[in-house]
Amino acid sequence: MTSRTTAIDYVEDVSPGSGALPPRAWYASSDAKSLSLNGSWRLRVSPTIDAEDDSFAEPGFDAGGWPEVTVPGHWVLQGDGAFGLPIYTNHLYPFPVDPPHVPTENPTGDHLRVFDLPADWPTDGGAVIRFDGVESCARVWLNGTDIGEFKGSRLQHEFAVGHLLKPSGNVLAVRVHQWSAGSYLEDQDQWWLPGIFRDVTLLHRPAGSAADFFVHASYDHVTGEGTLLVDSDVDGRVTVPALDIDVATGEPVTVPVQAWTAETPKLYDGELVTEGERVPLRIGFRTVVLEDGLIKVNGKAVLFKGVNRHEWHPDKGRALDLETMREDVLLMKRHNVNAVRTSHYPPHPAFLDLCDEYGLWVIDECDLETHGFTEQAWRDNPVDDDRWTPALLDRAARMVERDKNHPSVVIWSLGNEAGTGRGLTAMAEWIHGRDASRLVHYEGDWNSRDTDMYSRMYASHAEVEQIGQELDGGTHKRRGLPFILCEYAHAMGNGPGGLADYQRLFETYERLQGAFVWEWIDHGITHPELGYAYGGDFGEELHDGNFVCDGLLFPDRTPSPGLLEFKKVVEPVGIEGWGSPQTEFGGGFAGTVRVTNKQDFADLSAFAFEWSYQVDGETVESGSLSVPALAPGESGEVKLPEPPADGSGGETQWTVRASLATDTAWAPKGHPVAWGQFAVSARQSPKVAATDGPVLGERVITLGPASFDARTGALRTIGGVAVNGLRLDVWRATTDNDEGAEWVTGTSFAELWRKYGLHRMRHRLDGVEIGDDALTVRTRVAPAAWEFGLATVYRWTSDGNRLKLTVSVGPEGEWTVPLPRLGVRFGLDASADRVRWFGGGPGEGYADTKSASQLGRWESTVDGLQTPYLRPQENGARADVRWAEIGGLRIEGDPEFSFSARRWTTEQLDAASHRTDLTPGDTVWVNLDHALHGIGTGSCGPGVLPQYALRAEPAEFSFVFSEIS
Ligand code: IPT
Repeated sequence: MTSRTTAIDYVEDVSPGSGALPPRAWYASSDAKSLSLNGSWRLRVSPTIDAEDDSFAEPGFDAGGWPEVTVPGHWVLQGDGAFGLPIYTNHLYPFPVDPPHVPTENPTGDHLRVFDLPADWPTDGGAVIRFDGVESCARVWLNGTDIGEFKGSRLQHEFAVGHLLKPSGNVLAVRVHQWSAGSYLEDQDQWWLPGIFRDVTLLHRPAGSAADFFVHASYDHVTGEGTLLVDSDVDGRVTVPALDIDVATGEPVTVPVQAWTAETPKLYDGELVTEGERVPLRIGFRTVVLEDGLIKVNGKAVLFKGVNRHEWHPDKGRALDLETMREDVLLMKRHNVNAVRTSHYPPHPAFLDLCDEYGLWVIDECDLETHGFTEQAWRDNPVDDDRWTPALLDRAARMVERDKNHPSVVIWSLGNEAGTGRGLTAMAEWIHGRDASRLVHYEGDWNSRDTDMYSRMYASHAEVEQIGQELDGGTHKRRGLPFILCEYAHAMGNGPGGLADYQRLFETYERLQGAFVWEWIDHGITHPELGYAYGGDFGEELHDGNFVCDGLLFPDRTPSPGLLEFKKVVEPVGIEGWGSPQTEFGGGFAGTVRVTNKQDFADLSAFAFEWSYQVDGETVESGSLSVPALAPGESGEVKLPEPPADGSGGETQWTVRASLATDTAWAPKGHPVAWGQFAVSARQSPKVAATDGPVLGERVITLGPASFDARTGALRTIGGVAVNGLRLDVWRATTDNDEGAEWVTGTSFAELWRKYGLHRMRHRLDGVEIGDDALTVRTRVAPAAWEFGLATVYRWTSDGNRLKLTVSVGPEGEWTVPLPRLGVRFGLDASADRVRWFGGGPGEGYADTKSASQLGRWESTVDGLQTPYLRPQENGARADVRWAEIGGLRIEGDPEFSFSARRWTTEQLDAASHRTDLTPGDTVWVNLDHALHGIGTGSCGPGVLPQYALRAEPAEFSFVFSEIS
């Protein structure tokens, strides 16, 4: 056996690499030439590192027979599997943990690209070749010369190549290894996707070009002045025409300015001119400090309403184009998001340009995670092993140097889930030393030894409240620090539940400076048979299933109900009814709304307000509402007009909306930003006088418009509408949050529910009683093997036209688990398609996810009611429904109910693993629920809060059915 050649030792070398230039700011020169090397490249994938020698890098090598792939791209997402397949694991390393060694089976992609220089490419000066992102380790040759190798997948690497270039026929060869020592530092919860997945660019570097520079632009909120200082490796001048600035680099200048904030992202166009080039600058003046135990920007404490963003595209993986990045930013702004944590690596630099431009606070996170070491109690963790420290410092420097000129970046994060260790301390010290103008974050050290804030993930509401009240103890240092939740509200499947309850805490306690939802987008991969693939769908031997689909957006960037809920919960304007039941003041609504500016910097002048008045959900009058331009944090009372005269005795309410008063960069005039609704007169519950009585015929009982099976008491028809299998229902297709091992109890409700047989309840008929004015059907609903159950009585009455069902449920025995749902279900003919309702909408809403549910009149098709969670599960229930119409029936509830309808059964929904498993049957199944168990975020974090749990308790609820003529 021969020993492995030293030529490949770099793959397992813990050092960051060799040959690359020192890191520097990422910028686009306005006059120095550049050449994009994106596009079609030749690719050869080998199963191991050294299956092929490196002769492919030699000029003259004939790669004509190799297939072509697109760069930027991941080879496993191209070629229909011919180049290998994606692998998803959460924190487990998909190879044996033996740092820094990696498997012999190490897919290696040899990439080749031949290029000519444009005719006008200057002959003077130098040139660099820049790689913006390559996973996970690359060795590069230009024209046969080995120019170096690097690791650090989502970091920029540049090589000086001027001396190697020729006018035509340049051969760029890049050997990319999927696994390397660097993989140990990149154990983020995402797909493992090798390839050159960000841009490759050749940059001309004229003599006297700017090289690297650091734009320091601070803001003094007391004087209203900004101070600009551009430190540049190469001397030059800095101009900002709008501010009449024309100074030398290295020379500070102080002038009155408008500050940059995420709400008011004022950027000044400037220019850095050195002898050799002109560099456009976009300057935002702002000052970030830790003061009085708070994160302050421009003198004010900020509240982060954030999301964690992985880069994702369902076809391209992490190879995002500019339009997709812009779409992310626009979607964030349109949904009241004001902050992004770039989990868990620096994003494509163009994304940060967009954050500067549109206004988002950014926590820029380093490409570092060693989560898999948790399986061995963090033994051998690279962040606590000096041999790895140079690699960690290299990563920190590559992030900070690349991104230091972005005003949007207010916090540097050392990485994610890497335990604790000296390497992290070294990173924090280096960052603090290099850039004192920003704060440092890291979650993994709860003592906040190296950081400027106390950060946690998924802490429960109760614990967060305790932290807000400063009752959490901790080290002396930590006690003086502000708190953020860098991850919370795990948006996996249906949910997250409990957002509004968190937001109340953040708005109550000063120390709590907000939170970042986990996460922005589902990482589903477009798949020909499955719709979207998740972990396991590519035959991985180790995987974490659909845990990679936990975003506020579906993979195609359609907002999920979770994003709409978030938008409502974090709205920039609070609109409450003064004296309405929604406020602490109690009592009836007194015609005055209290408007609160929940922004940190801007007044309310960007918003237009409108009132409308609804009777039974239909708007009868509306008009504009004049609201003073309240300062941030200020509240004011605004009187509504006299309510329109209405003698109908219907349910009445006000709706007040705030929308954009003018077009903005991120949404047009009229874009809704906030709303509130206030009940005026309450709803009258439906009344049905039991004037008709049941009549026993041949095998049939008739009552008013309905007929029943005489033996079983089962409902058969209401007028001309056939109704199939109406009975009590307690089961729901378990959600990802139901399936999660809830953090407090350590077990999942789904597991307990299945153990106790709530998915296989048996219905025993105890009696069918034909009374004078009612048909009563007595049953007991209970699972095999257990002694507990639900005594369930269906009482039917009618006034001749309408049919009323009253369901009484009495728990028997000892119930130790909540019920998934409590209501009735029945089947209608498949022709039932249109649904109209008066209640919460337009989207779904559950007990702890219905802040965004607006009371009104809505309509949809049955298909339109479904929310396409990637792993099918309970979805689509409309909350607080007064009445609904479907399939020729009108159903009124007493009290209000939850409504769902679907073309498959709950059991089919529960059994499906992908959307494509669901096929419409010949029945539309309708659920009318008295209540559903809350949603929570048990898939990763706390479960359902007690107030949203559905306990098995005596209950009575009614529905009134009538045929729509
Ligand atoms: C947390 C991770 O930081 C994040 O990357 C993701 O994996 C998330 O969990 C779950 O989706 S870590 C966990 C131990 C809370």
